Amino acid sequence: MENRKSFYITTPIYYPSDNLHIGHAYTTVAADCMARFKRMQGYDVFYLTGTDEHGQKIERAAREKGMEPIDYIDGIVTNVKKLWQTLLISNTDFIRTTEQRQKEVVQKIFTRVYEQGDIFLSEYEGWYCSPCETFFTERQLTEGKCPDCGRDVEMLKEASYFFNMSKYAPRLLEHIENNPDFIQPESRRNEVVNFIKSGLEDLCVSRTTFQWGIPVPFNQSHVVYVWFDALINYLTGVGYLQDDELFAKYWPADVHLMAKDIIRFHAIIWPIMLMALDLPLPKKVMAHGWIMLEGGKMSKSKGNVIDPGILVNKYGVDAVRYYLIKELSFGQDGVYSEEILINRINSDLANDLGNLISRTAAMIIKYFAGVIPTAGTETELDLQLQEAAKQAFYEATEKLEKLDFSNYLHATSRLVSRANKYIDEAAPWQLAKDPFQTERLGTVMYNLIESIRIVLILTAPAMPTLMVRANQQLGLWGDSAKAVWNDAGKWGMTSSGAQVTRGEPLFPRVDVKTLEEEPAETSASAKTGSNQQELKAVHKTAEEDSITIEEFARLDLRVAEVIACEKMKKADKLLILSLKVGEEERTVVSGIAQHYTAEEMVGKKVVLLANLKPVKLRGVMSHGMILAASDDKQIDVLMVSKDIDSGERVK
Ligand code: ME8
Repeated sequence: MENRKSFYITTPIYYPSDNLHIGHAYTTVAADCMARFKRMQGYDVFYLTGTDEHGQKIERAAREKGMEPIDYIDGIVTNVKKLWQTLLISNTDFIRTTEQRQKEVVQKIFTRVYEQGDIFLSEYEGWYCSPCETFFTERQLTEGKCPDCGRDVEMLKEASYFFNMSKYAPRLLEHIENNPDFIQPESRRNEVVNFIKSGLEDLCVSRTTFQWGIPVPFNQSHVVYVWFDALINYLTGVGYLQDDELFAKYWPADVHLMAKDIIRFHAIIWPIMLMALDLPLPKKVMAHGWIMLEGGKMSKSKGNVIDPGILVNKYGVDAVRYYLIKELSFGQDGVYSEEILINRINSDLANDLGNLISRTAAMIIKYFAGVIPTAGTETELDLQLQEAAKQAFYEATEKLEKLDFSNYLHATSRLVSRANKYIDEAAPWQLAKDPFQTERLGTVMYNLIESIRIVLILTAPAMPTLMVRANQQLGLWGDSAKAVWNDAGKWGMTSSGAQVTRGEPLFPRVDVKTLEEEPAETSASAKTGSNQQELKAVHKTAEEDSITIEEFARLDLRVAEVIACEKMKKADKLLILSLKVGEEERTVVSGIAQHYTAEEMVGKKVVLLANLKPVKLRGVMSHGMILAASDDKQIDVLMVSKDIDSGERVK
């Protein structure tokens, strides 16, 4: 245990000026996914998060409520910690900048940097944005307003301590150049480099205009600038100047994760502070994009802030975490909508992953009395599935190492799709009809179980409760806390003979229509996925999925007459049909060419799904879809045999 490799990851410490929202949850969940991944790889992980509690903004928020800052913050911090529990955040420590340990370290650092001459007393005059706690020069303002938040700024003059940043700028530029991975993604690195090259000014690191901060130890009328204080949390959290052993083990940090809004603080001011302290720099500073709402940014004043606790309450913790991790592409902004969240749950989790597991369990119960069979001789198809599993392992690992969270889950989704396709291709229901195929049927079941085992390991950093829930049904491997990442790279680890049971659906489907109808819920009693299904009548299982007659009526099914038909060039399977639907004519592309000739289709009356969204197939727009029954050998297009006019409804 002692000489395990260490991994230290941090989130920003958030302002407890108000309760946190889904943007903060994104960073914290993503960092948690990384921490869990590294633990599964065998690293000794330190995951630090916390709250940034000093400064004028917090002081004002408290005073507006008629409270002392610390009383106000204590309430919010309790909620923050509760939220992280709800989201199953596995942080090692939670640091508050109002703690004594932080005060001591900040004061010692301030004194040291002052004594070595990098901090000096001078007078500051400049444009000050109090919500952002930041001074700006004239040229930094945007149309006379704060360049960060767009609000009014005021001219302030005060005696202040300054930090000589320009002295370290050449060293920082050199470091960035020699360590291309230091700032990620590349667009942010370029932004930072340009900013440094445009010339760094001395940074004002103390304030006299308010008291809510850590006093400058040798001049008590000043408090330390909130960012100078806040950044130091990353050192205090792992014992700097207080626990040498802990500090030696974890510093330098492997990753500071944040959104792009605060990249300059982390990629310029922070490294320069560390250089002044003669400490090694963090290995990576990674800035992800913003979660936006369809109407723009989230903000309390617009009243459009999304509470992640409520979402967990409605949809379960695994689903919410999965959605967050998958939704933001590397470094890009993304748009949150509850509808997209529901669609992800229904398509990726209920239809694809949930069904893969429940179908496999159901088949093992049906064909092998619930006992996992042994694998026999492997076919080409089996090897393809194994290859897909190997690929998913490599890609998921590679993407996570790069903090490319979204593509990590795309890699696992591809394996799920491949396994579902394997079921269709291996056609176990056909094998089951033939007593000589029992061994083959067993092999197919075993391969499915193996694929599921691998999927469960690969998705465990994102969805911490899934493995336990699924394993209760599959009678397999323990829980995600003990899962070993590299076991996902090995094929054949499942022992045959375990008993499979049919359990509750892992991801109940959610009806999008209920979005408008549902009353808001409080986040106080968040549910985990395992008891989700008790929650709402609107949650339905994939298997018992039933729809109302009104929902069925949304399908506009019509009798359509084929008036012309031709084969699509360079496509074996496609016919282009010209259909008469009442007075209307339309073109539909259909994949029936291997079962019907163009000539034999002409004059037939078929059933058309008329209100399907048009799609382009091989360059031809298809306006609808004709219905057909099929198995893996044949296709039988549904025809209307009586003389019913085209355009009539099918219901
Ligand atoms: O900046 N999309 O705290 P903060 C994505 N106290 N991420 C978001 C987001 C959104 N819409 N909104 C917030 C501070 N975040 C300082 C940090 S660190 C030494 C001091 C996340 O409460 C994202 O990680 O304003 C962003 O960088 C951070 O919250 C800002 O949190």
